[in-house]
Amino acid sequence: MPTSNVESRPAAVLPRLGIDNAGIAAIFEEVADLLELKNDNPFRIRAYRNAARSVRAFTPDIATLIGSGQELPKLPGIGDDLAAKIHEIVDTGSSALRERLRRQVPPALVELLAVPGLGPKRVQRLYHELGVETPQQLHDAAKSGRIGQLHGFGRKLQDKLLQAVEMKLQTGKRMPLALAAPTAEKLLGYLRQAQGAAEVVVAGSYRRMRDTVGDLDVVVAAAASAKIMQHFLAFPEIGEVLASGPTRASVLLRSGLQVDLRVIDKEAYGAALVYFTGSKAHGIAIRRRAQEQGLKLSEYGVFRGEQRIAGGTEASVYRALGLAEIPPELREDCGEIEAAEKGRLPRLLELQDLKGDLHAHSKATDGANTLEEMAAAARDAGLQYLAITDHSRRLKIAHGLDADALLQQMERIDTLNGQLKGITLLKGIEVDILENGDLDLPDEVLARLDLVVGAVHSHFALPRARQTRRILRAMEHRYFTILAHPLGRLIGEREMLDVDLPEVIAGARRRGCALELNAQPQRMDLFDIHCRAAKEQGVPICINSDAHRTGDFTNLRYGVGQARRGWLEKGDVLNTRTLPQLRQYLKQCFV
Ligand code: DGT
Ligand code: CA
Ligand code: CA
Repeated sequence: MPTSNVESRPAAVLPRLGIDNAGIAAIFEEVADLLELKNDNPFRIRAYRNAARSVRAFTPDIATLIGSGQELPKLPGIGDDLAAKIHEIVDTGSSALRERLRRQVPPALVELLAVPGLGPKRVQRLYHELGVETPQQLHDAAKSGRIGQLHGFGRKLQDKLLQAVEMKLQTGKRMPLALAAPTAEKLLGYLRQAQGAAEVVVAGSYRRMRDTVGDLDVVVAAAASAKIMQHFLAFPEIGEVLASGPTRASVLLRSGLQVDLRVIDKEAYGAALVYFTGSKAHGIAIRRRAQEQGLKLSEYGVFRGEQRIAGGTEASVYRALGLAEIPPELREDCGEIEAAEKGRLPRLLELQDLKGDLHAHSKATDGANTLEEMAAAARDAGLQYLAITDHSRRLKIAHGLDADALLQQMERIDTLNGQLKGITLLKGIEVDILENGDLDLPDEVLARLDLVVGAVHSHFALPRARQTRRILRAMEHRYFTILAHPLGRLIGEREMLDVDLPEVIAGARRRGCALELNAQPQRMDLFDIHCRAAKEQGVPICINSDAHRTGDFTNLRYGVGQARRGWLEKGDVLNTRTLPQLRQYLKQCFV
């Protein structure tokens, strides 16, 4: 039985409040995975999966509630048995059931379940017949051709598995930004309690709002470092200390995320922040610039000879180099230094600029909440309008709507709009783009909607020319408003479509439709560079949550981060418009 560092620690050291909702959910997920590997009762498996979802979506911290002696509130899908399990996990940091299952099934196999194309039966066979237990072993077995020879597997599946596992091995170590955020926030809150910590910031790719982060780089400004280091090393979620010294440490959290910490003097805080925010390329470029000006830039400040001329704040560092302060999201050595020199930095979009969201689901298809609940949550998130865009009929796994069901939903939205205060629902659909570029619902129905969001959910592997033609054809449809998640990638799971994106952008420009920046953590699609290309062509970007539950509107902030990385300003983004302005735009989309 494998023991992580945490479990081998004496129980007394385990902090009572050490597990957050995500941690509890992860244990339930693992139990479900292990049960699945054992071919256990599907209802039991589903119960654990639902429980995981329910716990994850619950906002107050369950361990804190329990720790303060409060009753666990009734959560959907969680009966007495699962509630008792939650108590057990909070009390012990683990679950006896999980430990028992881990002894029965090699837990490494769970990772194989996450490889697209592998279900529990195939995973079991690969394990028993080829001894394959890890993604690396799966990779090697596929590469050597052994999987193709297994009865019922074949060459085609082998190739597919090889591609999928290569992707997993490559990207598995990076975490989507939004999934790292709760940990980062918690760590920030924790470090701010340290005695003498004047400033605490997560720098690195996290601060630059990259779509994924390799690790978290924390910078703390403090007069003395010893107390800070001591406090940091007692962070309850640390699984393993990789290295530690007087002013720096690297640790691995139980979630697998690495954290690098640096403690620095207040006078050098700005310079250190510039250094550790990166990117590496940006750092190299501004250091070269400093040299050209007879200065030296380091993580300790800007120096002329021995004399430090700047370093306390980031603004002072950039000023000393003759530059306006560059927002972290732009620091990629992609023209930002020249723009900062000439006073031509963009006035980047802010989260508050978003007035609405044009892509969201309800219980009618694969969402978790009712129209009313989604509307209230969008309003609470500060939005003035929300388009309901459930799936269309072809997407059977999501219970896509046919024409009748959609017409009924439209009526319900009309009625609801008469009752709702502070938010307006728009009538939309996320319609499947079929293989030939047709849309999955008849024109008469689409014509009655406020907007049509088109999306590719099938035939991901079409060759480039056909895929491009398919999407262009869909966009040219007379009822088409927004191309959803244009590249179709799922971080760590599915590669992006092979499509000629400049052609798609040009097509959107001709057609006068918008492209989506889908802010789901695993999608973040379009990418930053594409947003910038669209902006240059005058094609509006729409930042959508693609919310499937009320909590998902918080993801909009990461979409805004990615849009900022793409140099977008308020005017470049469709859903910064007021509702009357938006309605005008929508009207002229239908031709
Ligand atoms: P990540 O963690 O892969 O998502 O990307 P970053 O950008 O957070 O990179 P990381 O964690 O390796 O380093 C954080 C920052 O520290 C990086 O953005 C710039 C700075 N840095 C690290 N190593 C070097 C280096 O070798 N040269 C320079 N100029 N800067 C570095
Ligand atoms: Ca990093
Ligand atoms: Ca790092």
